[in-house]
Amino acid sequence: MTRQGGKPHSGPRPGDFLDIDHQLSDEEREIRDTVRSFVEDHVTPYVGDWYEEARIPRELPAQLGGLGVLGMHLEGYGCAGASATAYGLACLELEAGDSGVRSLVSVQGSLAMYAIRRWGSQEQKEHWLPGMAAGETVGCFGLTEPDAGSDPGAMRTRARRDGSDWVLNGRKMWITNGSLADVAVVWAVTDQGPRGFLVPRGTPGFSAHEIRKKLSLRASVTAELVLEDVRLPADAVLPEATSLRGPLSCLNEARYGIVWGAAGAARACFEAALDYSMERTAFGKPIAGTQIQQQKLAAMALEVNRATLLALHLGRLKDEERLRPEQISMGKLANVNAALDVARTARQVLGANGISLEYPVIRHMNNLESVVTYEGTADVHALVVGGALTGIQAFR
Ligand code: TGC
Ligand code: FAD
Repeated sequence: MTRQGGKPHSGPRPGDFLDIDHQLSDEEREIRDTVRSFVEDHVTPYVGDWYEEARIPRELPAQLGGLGVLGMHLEGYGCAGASATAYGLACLELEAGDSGVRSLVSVQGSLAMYAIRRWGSQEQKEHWLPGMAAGETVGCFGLTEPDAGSDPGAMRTRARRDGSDWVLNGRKMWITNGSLADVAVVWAVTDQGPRGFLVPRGTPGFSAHEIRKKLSLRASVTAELVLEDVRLPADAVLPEATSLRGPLSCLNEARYGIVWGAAGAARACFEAALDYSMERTAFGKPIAGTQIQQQKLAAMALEVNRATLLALHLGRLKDEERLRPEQISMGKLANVNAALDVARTARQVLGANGISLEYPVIRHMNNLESVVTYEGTADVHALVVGGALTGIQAFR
């Protein structure tokens, strides 16, 4: 590739300096390339506008279903049954486009679909999963409440029995896909502990209200769910989940995807900064030719490559069914922090253009402020790792 003001690149590719590509199978590369092309064609050219307008196109879920990434790591019911590593590579490419697009896919596949696949009845799986895999039916996952985020055990949403029915009351906050969703997986306290319920859109007493004024994850729908005497039949409960292990097992899946996704956001920021630094001249030469910018470029390349290697390592462990929740916590903590560092550095390399949506960097940087918060804050993941290292639980 020839760059204005610089020499042609030879040797390692900047975004894959360590040749991590070599560690992938042909099938994994093919899936990665297919998702990358989709993002280049259907996301990158438009996502700045979606972000500015705070929306995602209504046809995006069906397009992602057509691509085959919704619940792609699940088996059966219209899902592709791909490896964890292949799913991770898809998350990386989607988040190189925008964290909001990866979020849509995470919430649909790793949270809502996984909850039904792992904890649902045969009838629930057959009823919901094929349409969700196709993106014809959108799901959301309601765990967080206004007064219970990091500590979901403090949730107040209640489900009580009334004859064979269930009656739900409560509120869920910050729910991705919430006002788009055809079905909400809602977690509520019962006399037997926390349980999951499938709440179809339009159920009397159930409403979703989009949260406005977000300055992060703007190309993503976030909503508050309100449940006022929502009456559900007996078969709306996920029969197999009877404790917090139910929702937390779903979070493992989604956090794993974020380990990869964050590496994608970091790569996009690094590549934008590298391109910009080669083209932008100051004091008569490309800024890429100054020592201080090269130091930043080297630091960013290092973080992108290290994050990708870590994601691949965790992916291989997951494919061998050896990945533990505390290892996922370490991966999410490390990679989202790395991506934030890369995004903030890249933003500075772009000077004033670094604050414009004409370039992807500030969008990723702002998105990553959500990514570091949702699916367990950096503090929560540090405490999970600390607890595993010491055997001393520091949350309470
Ligand atoms: P604790 O007493 O430790 O455990 C309660 C039960 O859960 C089990 N468990 C797990 N099971 C599976 N995977 C895990 N990672 C698990 N961690 C714990 C545990 O064995 C026990 O099971 P049982 O059957 O014996 O009852 O729970 P705790 O209340 O002390 O909480 C632990 C803590 C703080 C780690 C947990 O509450 C936590 O992870 N908090 C963070 C909450 C969070 O991440 N929320 C995310 C909401 S969803 C979202 O943000 C979507 S964003 C959109 C997108 O992904 O793009
Ligand atoms: P809090 O739990 O109130 O934390 C506030 C601060 O206190 C944080 O810095 C935290 O790290 C710190 N803290 C908490 N506990 C401790 C402790 N024991 N020790 C030390 N420090 C502590 N949730 C869903 O259920 N579904 C979704 O689809 C979803 N999508 C989201 C989308 C977006 C854009 C965002 C921003 C959030 C989303 N969430 C979703 C919610 C998200 O999971 C929560 O915001 C997150 O878990 C943190 O909860 P909180 O905001 O209530 O913060």
